[in-house]
Amino acid sequence: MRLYKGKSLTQHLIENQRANGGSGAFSAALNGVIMACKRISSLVDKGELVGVLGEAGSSNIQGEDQKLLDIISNETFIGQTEWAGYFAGMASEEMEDVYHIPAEYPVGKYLITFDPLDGSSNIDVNVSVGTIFSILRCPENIERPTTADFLQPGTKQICAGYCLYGSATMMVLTMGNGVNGYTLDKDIGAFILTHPDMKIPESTNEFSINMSNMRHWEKPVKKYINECLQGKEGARGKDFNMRWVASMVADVHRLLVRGGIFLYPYDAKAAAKEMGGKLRLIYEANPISFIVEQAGGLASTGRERIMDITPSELHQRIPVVMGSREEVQHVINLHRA
Ligand code: P6P
Repeated sequence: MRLYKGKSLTQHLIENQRANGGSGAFSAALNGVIMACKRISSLVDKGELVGVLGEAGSSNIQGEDQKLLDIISNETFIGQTEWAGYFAGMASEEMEDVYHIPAEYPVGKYLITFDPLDGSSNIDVNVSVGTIFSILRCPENIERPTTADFLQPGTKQICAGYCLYGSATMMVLTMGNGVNGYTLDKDIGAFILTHPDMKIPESTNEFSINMSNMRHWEKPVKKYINECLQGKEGARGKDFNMRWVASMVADVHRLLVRGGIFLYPYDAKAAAKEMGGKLRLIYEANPISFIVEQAGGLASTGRERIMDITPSELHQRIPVVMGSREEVQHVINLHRA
């Protein structure tokens, strides 16, 4: 009798690799990422039991106060991936510059970008947080990649994923041939395939936005949200629901499972700081956009496809409107009107 129907992530990766004629190097490269996420999951689960909550007393390149777990997660991600010989360099929300592989380790052919603990302002209040990562090819014959080597459009990604540390820990991955979700079985320490071939419902009545910024939005976004608030008596002829976790990974996972639209639009606050938005392009918007598109959704700034944008700097910020295809297209149309 087969006790366990679930296929492990490792088995699924190897089978995928074999089906696509791969060498297996990529599955091995992902192994470090998987171990990093397991370790972060364990720390998030334990929280103050192991003294990882609270402020670190420092701030990152973004000028944001760092949580202790931001720094620990960043160091965990590096420590689990730098030694294996698959990466030539890394870029993180928590580090100003590119991280180079130490001399004692071999240099590989991939670049990895990551937000080690997205939504960390939620960690002290026990709300879901996540890790986001994206894998690119390093330009040929480059052993010490520079920032310029990371400034690739999202269409160049070969893999993207997130790990959601929620009521269950889930890894969601795409390698350009669909999206699969895996749940961490903590009894055996393995991610098990539980959500094969995830698809975002094309339509939705659920929007996700930080309403406190309403006065700062541009007209198309104000018009869209007002339509939602007017419900069935308004232009859309149906009632809407709203959710805002303030952890992108949690808000996006919800729309991946049941549909929805997630917006962190361009606003006057960002303009005042000469920023393109709040969310970062290379290690937040691009990997999540890859997943959303592979699951049949759309990912736009409101004016252009996010994955078509060539980054101008490592920590570039970008407006984000993504999720159920019909709803995102409606917001894009409002920007064109
Ligand atoms: P606000 C978390 O800091 C984050 O980068 C995303 O995960 C999240 O969607 C957004 O910022 C929350 O922003 O302004 O609502 O705190």
